[in-house]
Amino acid sequence: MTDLPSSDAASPQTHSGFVAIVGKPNVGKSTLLNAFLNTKVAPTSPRPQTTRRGVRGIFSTDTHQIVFVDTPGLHKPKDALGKYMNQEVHSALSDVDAILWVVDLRHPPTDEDQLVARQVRELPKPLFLIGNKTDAAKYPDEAMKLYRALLEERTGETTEVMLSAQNSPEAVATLREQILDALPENPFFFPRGAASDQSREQWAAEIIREEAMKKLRDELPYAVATRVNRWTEREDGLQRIEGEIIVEKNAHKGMVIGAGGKQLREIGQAARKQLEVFLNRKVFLGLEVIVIPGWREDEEALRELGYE
Ligand SMILES: Nc1nc2c(ncn2[C@@H]2O[C@H](COP(=O)(O)OP(=O)(O)OP(=O)(O)O)[C@@H](O)[C@H]2O)c(=O)[nH]1
Ligand SMILES: [Mg+2]
Repeated sequence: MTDLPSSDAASPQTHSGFVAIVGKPNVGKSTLLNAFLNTKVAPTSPRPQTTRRGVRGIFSTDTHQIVFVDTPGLHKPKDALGKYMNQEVHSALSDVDAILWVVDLRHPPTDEDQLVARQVRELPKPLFLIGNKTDAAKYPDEAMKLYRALLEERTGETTEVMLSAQNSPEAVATLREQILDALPENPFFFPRGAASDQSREQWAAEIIREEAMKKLRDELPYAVATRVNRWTEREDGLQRIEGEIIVEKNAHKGMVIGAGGKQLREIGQAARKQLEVFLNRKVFLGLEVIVIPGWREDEEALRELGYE
């Protein structure tokens, strides 16, 4: 008899699956995704509705792969962009193996949390209720009780976790272990080394948008989109990245650029610093501000900007 290697040794059984991260705006979904991956995949900011597209972030071990799907915060949409964002949440929920519902323990539930609860309690999938921001919550246990009550009629298992996505890497790693254990048997969906499904241009554009959203005021953060059109590498390793900040009106253009170009310069410097940290390379970032009238209500412009 020939001595064949056992099939187990040749192809160890792998487990993998899609895990949606959902919740109302600003609860810390993208912060949690970045903490799971120990890197920056998704933009985060103190402003609600920072995430606009479903971004996949991938965590792999030798035998397990979690494909996290970070989603925009579920909210009452005011324009075509908002409708697109909510659709991204619904499509992420339609085909996943587990759901992470993130809530903010600093406050009791709002109407928007109820909106999310209604969506997730119908789904017969493993659900993790994640009470975030324990570092800043005065009454975390009381708040958690109120969120738990929104799932009262749900059948199916719910795992509860309270943590700080920002300040408790150990708790985040423990939660990641629990998610790994919940994955079904499947082949890997992405190569083992992949961290995200975004192109480097999309990723850089999101970092530019994050910095623009942090610096701009009033309605402006919501009226900007960003795009990276050119990325070249010089022989000495310098990354030359050319991007655009898109606004809706001519009047907005000057507001983004600021007096003497100061504000645009500050946005560019902050974005360049982040890009340099995560790329570990020197970066030249060129930014231009352009107008696409009413892009948030224009289906064609939305598609062109990657919201499709
Ligand atoms: N104190 C505290 N702040 C946090 C924590 N996690 C996230 N934040 C902050 O909460 C704000 C929102 O974080 P994001 O990760 O952008 O929230 P999000 O749920 O992805 O928001 P949207 O994409 O707008 O739906 C940011 O200012 C974060 O720094 C936490 O554990 N503790
Ligand atoms: Mg987000």
